[in-house]
Amino acid sequence: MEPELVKVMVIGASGSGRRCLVRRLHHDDFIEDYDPFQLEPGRRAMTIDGKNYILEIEETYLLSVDENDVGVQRRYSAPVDGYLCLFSINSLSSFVELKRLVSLLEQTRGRGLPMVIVGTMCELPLTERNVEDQEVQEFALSLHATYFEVSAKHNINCFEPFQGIVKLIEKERKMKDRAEQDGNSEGGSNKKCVIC
Ligand SMILES: Nc1nc2c(ncn2[C@@H]2O[C@H](COP(=O)(O)OP(=O)(O)OP(=O)(O)O)[C@@H](O)[C@H]2O)c(=O)[nH]1
Ligand SMILES: [Mg+2]
Repeated sequence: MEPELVKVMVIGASGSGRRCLVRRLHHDDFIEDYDPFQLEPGRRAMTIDGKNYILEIEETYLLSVDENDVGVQRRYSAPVDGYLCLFSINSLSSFVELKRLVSLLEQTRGRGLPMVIVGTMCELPLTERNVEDQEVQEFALSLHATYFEVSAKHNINCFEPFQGIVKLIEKERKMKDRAEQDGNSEGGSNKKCVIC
């Protein structure tokens, strides 16, 4: 069977670890000082629960500087299937910024978008944690999102958020298909009644 295309956007404040996480997925390495002009491949094949997917991954800050900019608005409204929403566990400002980005995204695309929340740099010691776990859990719950902690540096849990978002998207697609089928069959029986 043909693999299914899934479009995922990795969002988060500057320095939240987007690039390193995506790089870990593609190359399984960690480069401290990478070339900022080197682009990561956009696509990656993945098999989840026996089904083949092609993940199209874009990582962006979503350029939140000017929300009225047409180019920025276009990015917010891009037809993406799901979002990986990053903050780094040692930066409260990255968490605050993530909340703002998600809120802007919801204003543009509506609520209920498939999202996974990702706390990066989780190998850092407890003393460097600056974001309350409970706050993150509450945020994730409010979005019906799963929460993962990852470390691209120590290669902890880096595959799981991607797997998680694909599973969420798959679930959403199945629900839509079922709703459409139900709609069609209801439509069919109504039609029958009209004819009768
Ligand atoms: N300790 C630690 N540092 C990390 C980890 N992941 C990324 N970093 C570092 O955090 C910094 C930002 O990581 P990037 O992946 O470049 O973050 P980004 O979100 O793409 O940032 P910008 O492109 O600058 O907006 C870099 O110095 C990385 O080396 C991690 O898992 N642990
Ligand atoms: Mg980057």
